[in-house]
Amino acid sequence: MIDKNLVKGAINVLNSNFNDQQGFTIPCEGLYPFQWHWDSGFISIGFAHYDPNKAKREIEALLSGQWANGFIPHIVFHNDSDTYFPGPDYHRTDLHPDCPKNVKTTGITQPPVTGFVLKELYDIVEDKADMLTFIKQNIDKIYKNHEHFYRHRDPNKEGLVYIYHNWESGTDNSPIWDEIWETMDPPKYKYERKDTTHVDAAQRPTNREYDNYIHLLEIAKAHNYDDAKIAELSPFLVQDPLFNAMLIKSNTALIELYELIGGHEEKRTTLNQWQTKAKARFNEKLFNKDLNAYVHYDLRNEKQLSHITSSSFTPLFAGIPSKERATLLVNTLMTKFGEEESYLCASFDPQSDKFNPVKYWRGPVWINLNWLLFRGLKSYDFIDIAKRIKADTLTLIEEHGFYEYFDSRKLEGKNGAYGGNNFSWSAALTIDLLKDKL
Ligand code: 2M8
Repeated sequence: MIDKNLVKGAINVLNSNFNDQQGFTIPCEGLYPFQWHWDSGFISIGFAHYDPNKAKREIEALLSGQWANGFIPHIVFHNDSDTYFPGPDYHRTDLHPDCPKNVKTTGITQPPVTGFVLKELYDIVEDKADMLTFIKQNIDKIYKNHEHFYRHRDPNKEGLVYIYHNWESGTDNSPIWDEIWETMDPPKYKYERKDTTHVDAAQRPTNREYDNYIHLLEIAKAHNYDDAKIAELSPFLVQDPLFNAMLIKSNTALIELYELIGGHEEKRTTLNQWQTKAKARFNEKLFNKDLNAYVHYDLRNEKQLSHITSSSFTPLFAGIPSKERATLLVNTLMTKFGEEESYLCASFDPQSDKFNPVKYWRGPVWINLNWLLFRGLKSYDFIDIAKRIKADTLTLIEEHGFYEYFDSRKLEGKNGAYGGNNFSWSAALTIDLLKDKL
């Protein structure tokens, strides 16, 4: 049974966060006043269920920020706003010859979800012919984006791409990065943070962490966002399992969509080559046999970062593990994160000293990660656990509203929802989860 009130509430959130003039949706008012890359992907999945035109506009607006070399940035600044730092004037992407001329953007990216989102849109809408026309107009842009990744962010040519900033991971202040921060000692930069004027500082990264974030951007700016220089110099160079799983899933979607469209043999062959190499190397390099989980790899310091996070389970969504390995992985998920007194799925290992249940990506539950895990579990036939993660997600939303993140502990009272309220991807993916028959 679909909960009509919840769907109505979600639609209200999405519609009020949608900027009709410029055709994009903010993640939430005040805290995030621009267009974010992977937010937009999830948001357009929500729109596809009730207003496919908005879903298409959302993707078009994101792609209007694509660079001539194929790069798709993490924020597109269609508008001005002084409620967020670092805003449109900070990034200076005009230092790179390929940046777009009509709109400002950042020079970092985010998990590449757009490929698989196009396939989701096609699967959801009734008018397939219309959506396929839209996909035909845009699919080559996504292909070019993937080509850019494999050309410029895979220095060992091993099929795994790196991120050079924690904001590229989407899991901004995860404890995964703590070891990397210890290798850095940035200056104390002067800037005015805005996030802590919207949200309790206890739920956000520290000022010293922000210095690290700014320092990484300063290095990229000092070298005009030159990929080779960044690969040579950035103290943060990580192969992230979540990021690479999104790329692999998007490759699969591009193969399926090019098959639907017909032709494009050369691109399909290349995509299949990328996939074979990427999946093999992912399983070799990013699986930690002691932890029975996928982990991040620190390419700068040549070592695994041995922490279990919700990102560790996202390879299920991209069909990366064998069934046997998936069983080990799901066992890790349930023994570490799945206790009765917890909601699935904490963003960081609840049994670690570094787990913090209220602080952003250091512990709380996030709806987009839950959605990825739900889909992954379902595709490997872990039906009961998939049902549990869906039920946990909907309980959190029903009890608290469309917040940004939630406490994974089952607390008395309603004090377990944090960050921004009326958060777009929480609303969008609630609609999608409710429509799923499982
Ligand atoms: C958060 O990240 C931004 C920087 O990109 C921030 O903290 O200012 C993350 O949760 C990220 O995953 C998300 O895309 C973004 C907007 O919702 O907010």
